Amino acid sequence: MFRQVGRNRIELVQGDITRQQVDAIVNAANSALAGGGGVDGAIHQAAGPSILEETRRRYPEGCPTGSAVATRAGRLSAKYLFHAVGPIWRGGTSGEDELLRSTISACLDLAEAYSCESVAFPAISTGAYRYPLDLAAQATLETISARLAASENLKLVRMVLFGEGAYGQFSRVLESLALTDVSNFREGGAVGSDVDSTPKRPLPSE
Ligand code: AR6
Repeated sequence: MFRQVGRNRIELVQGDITRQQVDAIVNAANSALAGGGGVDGAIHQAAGPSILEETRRRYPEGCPTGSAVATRAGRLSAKYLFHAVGPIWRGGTSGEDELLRSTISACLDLAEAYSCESVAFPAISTGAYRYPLDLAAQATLETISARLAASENLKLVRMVLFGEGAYGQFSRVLESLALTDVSNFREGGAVGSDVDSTPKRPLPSE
């Protein structure tokens, strides 16, 4: 499914993020940028060893929670990888919501800085970091839709969800955002152009 935001689009797909053809792929990394399991492991395996070499050389201090850094994408068919460090879920009272929104924003800043038209995100923090899917979907999709509404370069953000549970949770939240944001949808042109192209019924003559 998708939601049109102004001239731009948020898409949800179920699948493997390493197979996406987009300008940048976001990795759910740890703050040491040391590689790991989950989507991080899959990305490093598919992209090849040049990624770890580059993170060690360019970011020896790692990357703090709530932010992201960029590298090339090795063997993946993207131009860049954005290594993003989401928060570990500790019950919701340790600033997790703010940190997750900050992580997503940092990736969108990088997309702008690197002139990307399309970016693919996994559901950051929802695996090993145990963030509840519904709350992660709310923070992630609200942050993305707010930024996409005003974005010039970035045309497409694709959320690549692993499994039906994640896809279902993100779909429910995306639908609810679309329902509460009718003006945004109108700006996309879909409603306006349909109305304009409808043939006008002549007024009944007296
Ligand atoms: N494509 C898309 N999504 C995936 C894929 C894939 N190939 N593989 C897993 N997911 P996680 P986190 C989903 O654990 O919670 C790592 O060890 C997965 O189902 O990858 O941010 C890092 O090194 C889940 O919904 O990332 C860190 O130490 C989502 O991706 C730590 O885990 C995120 O799960 C980061 O934990």
